[in-house]
Amino acid sequence: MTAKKKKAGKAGDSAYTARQIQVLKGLEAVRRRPGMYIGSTSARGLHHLVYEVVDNSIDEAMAGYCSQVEVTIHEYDSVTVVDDGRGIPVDIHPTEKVPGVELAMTTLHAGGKFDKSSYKVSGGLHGVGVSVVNALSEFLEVEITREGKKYLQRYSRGIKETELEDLGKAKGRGTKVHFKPDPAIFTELEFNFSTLSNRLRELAFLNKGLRIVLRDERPNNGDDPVAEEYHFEGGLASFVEFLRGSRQALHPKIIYFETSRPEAEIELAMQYDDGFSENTHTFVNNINTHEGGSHLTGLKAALTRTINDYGRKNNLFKKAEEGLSGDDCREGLTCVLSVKVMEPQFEGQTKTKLGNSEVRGAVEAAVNEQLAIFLDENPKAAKGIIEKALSAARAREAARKARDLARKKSALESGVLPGKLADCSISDPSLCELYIVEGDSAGGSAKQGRDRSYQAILPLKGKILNVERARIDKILSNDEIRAMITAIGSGIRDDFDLKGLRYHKIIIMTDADVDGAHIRTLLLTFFFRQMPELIEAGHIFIAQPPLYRVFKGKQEFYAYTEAERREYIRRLGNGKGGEEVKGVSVQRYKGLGEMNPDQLWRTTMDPETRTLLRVDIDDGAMASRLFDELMGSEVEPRKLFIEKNAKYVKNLDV
Ligand code: 0RA
Repeated sequence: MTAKKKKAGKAGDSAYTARQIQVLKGLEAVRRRPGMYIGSTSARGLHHLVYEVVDNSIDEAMAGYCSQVEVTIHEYDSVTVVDDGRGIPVDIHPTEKVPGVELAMTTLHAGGKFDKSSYKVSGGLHGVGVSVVNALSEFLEVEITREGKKYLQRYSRGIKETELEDLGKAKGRGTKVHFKPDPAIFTELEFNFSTLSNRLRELAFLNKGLRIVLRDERPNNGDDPVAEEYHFEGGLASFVEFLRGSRQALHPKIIYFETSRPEAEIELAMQYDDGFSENTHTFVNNINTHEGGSHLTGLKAALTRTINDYGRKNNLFKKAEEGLSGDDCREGLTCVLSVKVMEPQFEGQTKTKLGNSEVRGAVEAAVNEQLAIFLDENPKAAKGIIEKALSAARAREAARKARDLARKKSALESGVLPGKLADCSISDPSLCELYIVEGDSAGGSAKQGRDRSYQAILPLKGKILNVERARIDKILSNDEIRAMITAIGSGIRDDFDLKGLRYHKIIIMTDADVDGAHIRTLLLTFFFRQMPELIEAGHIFIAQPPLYRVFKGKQEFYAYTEAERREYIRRLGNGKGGEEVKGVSVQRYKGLGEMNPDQLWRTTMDPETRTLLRVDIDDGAMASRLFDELMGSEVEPRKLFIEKNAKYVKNLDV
């Protein structure tokens, strides 16, 4: 009996230490390879920490227990997330012998709900659990209010500093997590207000009725603390209204429905406008499915089918018109689809493509049914939508004819490369680079300076067409655009095929002045609207030519920023600074054309020494709205944006 008792006691002790060892091992693995858990240790990973904590509060909201989430960025870039949910359990776990909250903070993949009744967010980089945030934080404090009491526990780099402490009586309920990302882990420590604001606003749109507050307490030149509140009773309908921006709606009422099927909960909002682009965004369990998947396939099929059915049934097509393509049905459409799925399968390069095949049919059936009802009940809107799609079809037909006509000379499909392209000699696309260069004179320098074995040069004349304000037939009749499409080789829109891509690096090289910035924006608009896959796959780059040459005799430095210019003047002036230092000359490059071919090679094109910025789409919905604001027909939003962001323009990320 005693022996037995002793044995049991021993087993208990070793289970306890075994758990401790496991905790240390688990969190140590997170600290050793943080990228595996949060994607990166740069700005993106840093912001993921906040999303990870917020996701837990959102889960609580989705389960119906939480109505408000507050996120505060403090001075020195620590963050607090507070919610009014049920609070993380604090009672001792029956087998692990520690409070539930401690389990959540130290055990991988045990951050969220312990039961399986809610829609678990388990895709992409989300859902790794709050223990990962704990492991990667210099400190983390969790405060829980539950059942009339307040509790507190502190951690440092994932290791507990204090046992869970009972702070005594308290009203209300909820969870507060205050953490500071570990400078030993992250290369970037400063939170970006607008990055957080965009995601939190999106979450508020996606979770109808939930109130999310974002506060910034960091000192900002004496300005007041910044706070924003996101709360949308309209849910996705509010999202669509927001995304439509300044474009004119074709029908006043937003098409909206939510429905629950065994395969998925489905919520959809859509509206047509007078623009020519398509803005469809899809989400699964609040995660943006950039790469689409089965839910998007179902949506597209239903849209095309229901609109064609309605047109045919109501005799809105002429005899000659054989029907509308999917592209026709989505021209000028702003649409957000959000599905909640029990066990999502995420696939694709960035794990943002929904794989669950059963969701396709569920979405397709729901959209077929609900869109048909809307069209029947709103004949005026239906007529406008059909007319819009018919005019898209006519433009598509005109574009096809224009292409056919031009085929002999410089057709897109003929494989004949544009005359002004100075191609490279290697044919392996993974080694090849295409420089798209502003102006013939810079093009000339680039041609002479390049390594012709793998660098191709395409000079563009002046400003290219603003594709945001033009329809496909006009876009394709533009010589500069046709030259780019042919040179790049991947086709556009529905014909896009990455296999045809002739260069894995497409580098935009424009002057470092206002005109250069404008041309760069026009080019980015073109890529974003016509070949977004190229940006997503990381093939689009921006060259960084120097702003100045600082020289003294044979010694010279190239400065890419004002700070570098000052530094080089000081270096060549033997420590003397200032604007004018005797013997030190500064040449300012107003355009690429002012550099000789050799200088252009050394400063901007030589892979050994150049800096390239890779363009990426952080948030497709916001990027699309931004392009609309900046490139659309309304002047006022553009002015507002410039006023608001003038000091940040250099960092403008799309
Ligand atoms: C597990 C179980 C319950 C709530 C939570 C976790 C929870 C976790 C977080 C993280 C941030 N905020 C949170 N709010 C709740 C349910 C507990 C119960 O049944 O009362």
